[in-house]
Amino acid sequence: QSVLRFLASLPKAELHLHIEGTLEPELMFELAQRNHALDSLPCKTLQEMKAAYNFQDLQSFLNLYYAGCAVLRTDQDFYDLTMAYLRRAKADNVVHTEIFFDPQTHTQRGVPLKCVIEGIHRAQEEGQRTLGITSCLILSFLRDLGPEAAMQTLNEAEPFLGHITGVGLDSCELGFPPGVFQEVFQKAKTLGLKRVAHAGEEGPAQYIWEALQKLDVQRIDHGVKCLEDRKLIESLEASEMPLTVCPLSNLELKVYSGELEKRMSELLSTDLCITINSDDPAYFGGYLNQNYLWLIQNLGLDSQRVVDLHANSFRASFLSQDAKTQHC
Ligand code: ES4
Ligand code: ZN
Repeated sequence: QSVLRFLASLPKAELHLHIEGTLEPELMFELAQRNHALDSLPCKTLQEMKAAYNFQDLQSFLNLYYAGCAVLRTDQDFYDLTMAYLRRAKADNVVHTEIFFDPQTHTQRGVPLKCVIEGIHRAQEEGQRTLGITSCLILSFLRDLGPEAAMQTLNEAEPFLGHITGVGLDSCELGFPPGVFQEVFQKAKTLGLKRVAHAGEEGPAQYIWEALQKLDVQRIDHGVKCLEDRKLIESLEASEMPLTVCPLSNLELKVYSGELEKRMSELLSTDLCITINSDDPAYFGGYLNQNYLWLIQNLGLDSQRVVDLHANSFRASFLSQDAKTQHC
């Protein structure tokens, strides 16, 4: 109880959060009814859906996550989804959040990019006004769809770049090394966009090297497989490259299966700039404070360490230097 009160008392930033991964089953079924889209879901009832949240690996999760997205059709749906997340974030005392969205998941189904971005953006403005939460939006490419599709998506997004802070790279990792996205990330850079990439979640340490060397990223998402490569850890430490780590995600997707606690302890014993995040909280069973709580309860993190980790999140954010100093 006192731990939860302590966590609630800390104003936090979240840097690794997929908006589609905040779709709670209740809202999923509400939107399915509203859009007459119940047939598009893999499960007929909310209970069945919840029972299916039992994953073996990243791919088994992604299958369900993409299936759930089928109910998102209008800009109002994206607004409702994002507002629901921001209200939930407020309950965890999140004051700044950097939100991923997967445009290709929606444009592939015929939802216009404009609906997706404008619906989310309207909620971001409302969230700032009524909840006091600042946020930015990161357009994430689906790596399994390849570099040409990513380039096409970036081109389509050009009219909306005023609403977008950066680009990311997510979805199925093994077999899809970051290097092939060099050209689209280079273009994003020339457009003035920040760059981040999922690397070393299920994929090897080599993928983290590639993201650093070929995509010129400002953060590595997950990156927990850096533990396989001592030289990589030293390089990440020296460059103060932030890792956006998501404990409950790694737990639910069986990354490092039985030895997650040990591996997380190793990670936290380095000088790496680690940040704590919730990834897809509606699927992994906990929002941001629950991710901190898991570390406290399973690794015995003390409160000073928690304060340090939360400061890292602001330091690694895309906030202005002024805003960072106000928060740390
Ligand atoms: C994701 Cl946990 C994770 N990994 C890769 N891609 C993703 N998209 C949404 N969640
Ligand atoms: Zn992620």
